[in-house]
Amino acid sequence: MGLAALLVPFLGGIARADPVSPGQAATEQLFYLVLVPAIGIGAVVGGLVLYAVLKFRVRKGHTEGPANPETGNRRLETIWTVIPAIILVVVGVAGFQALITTDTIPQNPDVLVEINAHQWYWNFNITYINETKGWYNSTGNFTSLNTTGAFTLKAGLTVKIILRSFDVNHAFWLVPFDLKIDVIPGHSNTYWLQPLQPGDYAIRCAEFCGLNHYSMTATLHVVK
Ligand SMILES: [Cu+2]
Repeated sequence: MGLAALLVPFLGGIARADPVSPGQAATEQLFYLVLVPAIGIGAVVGGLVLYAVLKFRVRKGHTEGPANPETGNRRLETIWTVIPAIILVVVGVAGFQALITTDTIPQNPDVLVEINAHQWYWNFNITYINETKGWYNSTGNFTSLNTTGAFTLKAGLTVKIILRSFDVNHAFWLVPFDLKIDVIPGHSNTYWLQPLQPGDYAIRCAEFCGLNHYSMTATLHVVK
């Protein structure tokens, strides 16, 4: 009871009311689907261990604990096999559902962002595949953008990202989106995202890549 009272405001406080992307929403939903039962199972197992330690401990004046003649209880064994099996199937199905959301790259994205990792900065090359959703400059021409250290997207657009490294291993971590993907020399990785809420979102390098790894940061600006 005490633990539950502590956890409810904590979990409520970190659960986001408005997801920042479909992938983040799916990831967070899966996280709590696993976390909440895991806390309950942890409490039950901890309680059973405590009970067994106390009940079967060696008493004063004895060299052994009390004998436990009960073995091979078919009913108990069935219960503790079937219940975990059901939990694994539920978590497995939910995990695949989350993966379908996070890992299905849209066939016709609005925007393509090439994310180029260098020691020690992020460069972004933005191409609007769906030109009607892009920006136009003062002369009415469609603008393609190349920026370093930050890039801007409109909320709601579907974005395909292609990640390349020009030197060593890096990892693109768009922190609030729960999105982290390796960026490896000689191999491009492809992923996607869809920003839903205007705001500024932190990007970090999540793979130690040399002396100035700590400074390899950038920002995603999402505008209406
Ligand atoms: Cu790096």
